[in-house]
Order: sequence, then C-alpha cells, then structure tokens
Amino acid sequence: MPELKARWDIFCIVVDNFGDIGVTWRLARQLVADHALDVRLWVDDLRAFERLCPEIDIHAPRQWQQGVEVCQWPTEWQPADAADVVIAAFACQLPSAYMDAMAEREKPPLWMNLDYLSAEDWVIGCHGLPSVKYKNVQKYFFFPGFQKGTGGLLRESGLLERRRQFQQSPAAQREFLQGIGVDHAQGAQLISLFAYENAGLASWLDTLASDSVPTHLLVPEGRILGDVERWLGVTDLAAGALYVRDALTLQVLPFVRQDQYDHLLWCCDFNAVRGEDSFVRAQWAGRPLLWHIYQQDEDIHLDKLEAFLTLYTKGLSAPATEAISGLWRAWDAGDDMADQWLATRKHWPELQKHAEAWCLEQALQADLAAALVQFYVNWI
Ligand code: TRH
Repeated sequence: MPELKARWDIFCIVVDNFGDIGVTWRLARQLVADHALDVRLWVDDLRAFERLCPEIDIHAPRQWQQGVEVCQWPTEWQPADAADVVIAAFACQLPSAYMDAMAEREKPPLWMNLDYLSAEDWVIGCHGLPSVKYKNVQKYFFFPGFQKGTGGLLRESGLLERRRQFQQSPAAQREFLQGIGVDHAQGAQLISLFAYENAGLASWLDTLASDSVPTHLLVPEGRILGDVERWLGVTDLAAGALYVRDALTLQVLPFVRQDQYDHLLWCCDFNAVRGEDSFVRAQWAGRPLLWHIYQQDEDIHLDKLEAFLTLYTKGLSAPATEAISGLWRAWDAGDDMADQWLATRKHWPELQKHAEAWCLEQALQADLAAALVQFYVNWI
C-alpha cells in the first residue's frame, strides 16, 4: 500500500481553548494507530496540549507521544523537510520556509486544509475541491461532516465496541468514577457539563435542584465555573468541590486527560458539550446531549446549529424534535432553560433511543482519518 510509506505533517495553531489541539492530536494518533503512518504534529502551544495529555514535556522541541512525533512549532522556524502529506488544521498559515520546502520537493506533497466541522449542506459541494496554489503545490479543502460526500468524523477503530463494553459494565464505570473522585449516588441521573459562560445556566440548575429526580452534575474545571459560583453564591470553586442543593448534587472535577473524558461521557445519562471535539465524542457516547456551539461573528454559528438540528432530529417524533431543539436553542441563546428542560424530560426514552441510533448511523460513514488516507491514495 503506498499510504504506508508516506510521511504526514499536521500543523496546529492553538487559537483558543482546546478544540484545535484536541482535534489534531486525535487525528495524529489515529493516523499512527489505525494506518501505521509516520506523523509529525507541529503545535505552537504545548501548554494547552499538556492539559489533554499530561505526559507532554512543554519544554521539549521534539518528543514522541503515543507514536506521534510532537514538534514545538517555533516562533523562529528552523529548516525542516516537507512531508508527503501536509495538513494545515483550521486554515492555519504554514511557515513560508516550509512552503518553499514543499515546492522544492521532486514530487510536491498533498496539501490539505482540514476545516471546521459543520452540518451545513454547502460543505458537501466544497469538500475535496482545490483551494489556493503555492508555486507548484496545490492545496485542497477537506471538510469533516455528518453527511455522505463530506470527510466524516474522527472515530478510531474499535471505539464503539469499547464504549459498549464499558457501558455494559457497572463495575468498570464505578471504578472509573471513583478514580476521578465521584461517588455516584444510586438513582441519581448523571450529567456532565462542559460549556462556555452561559447566562442560562442558573435557570437550568434551579430546575435540576427542584426536580423530583435527583441529579449528580459533574463539571470539569473550565469557563463555566464562574456561572456555577454565582449560582452557588461561592467563590474560588476548584476540582473536588461538592455542593448539594435539594435534588441537585454538583461536583467540580479536574480537567481530565482526553481518553478519560470519553469515559466520563460514556458514564453520563446526558452530556452538555461544546466546540467541536467534545461535541463529536458525546455523539459517539450514544447518549442524549446538549451542544454549546462556539460563537462566531454575525451569529453565523446559529446557521450551523440549525443545520445540525435539522439532520439530528430526523426520525424523531415532532414533539421530541420540538423539545430537544428548543432546549438547544435556549442554551445557545443563554435563555431560560426551565420549560425546555422539563419538556425534554418528557421525551427521555425516545431521545435515548435516538442518540444510539444517530451514533450507529454516523458510524456507517468512513471515519475522517480513513477518508484522509483514501483522499491521498486517490491523489497519488
Ligand atoms: O475547547 P473547545 O471550546 O475548543 C474549540 C476551540 O475554541 C476552537 O478554537 C474552536 O474552533 C472549536 O472549539 C470549535 O471545545 P472542544 O472542541 O470540545 O475541545 C475540547 C477538548 O478538550 C476535547 O478534545 C475534549 C477535551 N477535554 C479533555 O481532554 N478533558 C476534559 O476534562 C474536558 C472537559 C475536555
């Protein structure tokens, strides 16, 4: 197979938060583990990386992690050979000396821009199209997506089998939760909360606290903690904090490593996620979810939200569609969540079944790493 000999370079600029490194690190590992490729991952901010993968030595210019050669993308670029396949993640600008190295190769590399995830229809028309050219090197658009004709979603081999086994084992779940300091109260629904600042949080917490069903809410440390503090009337919330307010037990977790985060999602009955990578991982968890979408200028994120809802709710009854869509829209507008949450709860069994069905339907598509490799094989 020609793909086996190829060397791949992935370039990642951490714009903010964890999605840029979250996606590229996952992709790099999959290209190594599932396709036995030589992969270098160039990252400009190893501190963000360290949160997802604590083994990272933030001072090392070059290191090996899980079979991936992780290279610090230096401010002053040092000469490096161009690889056979070059991925610029999220339209990041490559160093000009590296672009020259690409152009100087006897056979120019395959150069791709790995774009942001969107469920909008136009993605299908643009996926795989040529983009700009640098000298003799052609760049291509590569779009992840949910529909046929897109690049698919990151899904490492064996993921769903591992997830199913874990979800079928109460002992494995208990052990995992205990390992991160969670003593899951019997009968309480378990919810994880990973989100940006959100004005609607207080109304959701009020509703959970006054609910007839007990809830154990797990909040990894991050941007939402300010809103949680305001609701609790405390300051300096940190990992380990645990508060009980009527039916709601609220616990702050440490930000866990990327693999552990999957296990957290798999344990929970409902996952509030955000951005891109956690959003996809929550779908692979096969459980109902709530998406806090990354806000963009001129509210263009709202089109993305609606595009996803249109796809996701296919096959759901009209009342369940209305309930889950209403919940997501309220959350993404920072609106009151009370009525929407209660409405959603009425359709719980249907939403649970649907989450698993959606996951299985998405898994019918080739995963993103395999689609990239196939794109390269077709190109050579
Ligand atoms: O962190 P995010 O909001 O990231 C992004 C960036 O803002 C990016 O610029 C933007 O373009 C994109 O969103 C849409 O959300 P995301 O994508 O979910 O990334 C979070 C990563 O952090 C993901 O890989 C899961 C991981 N994670 C852990 O490893 N441990 C944890 O405890 C948690 C809560 C998350």
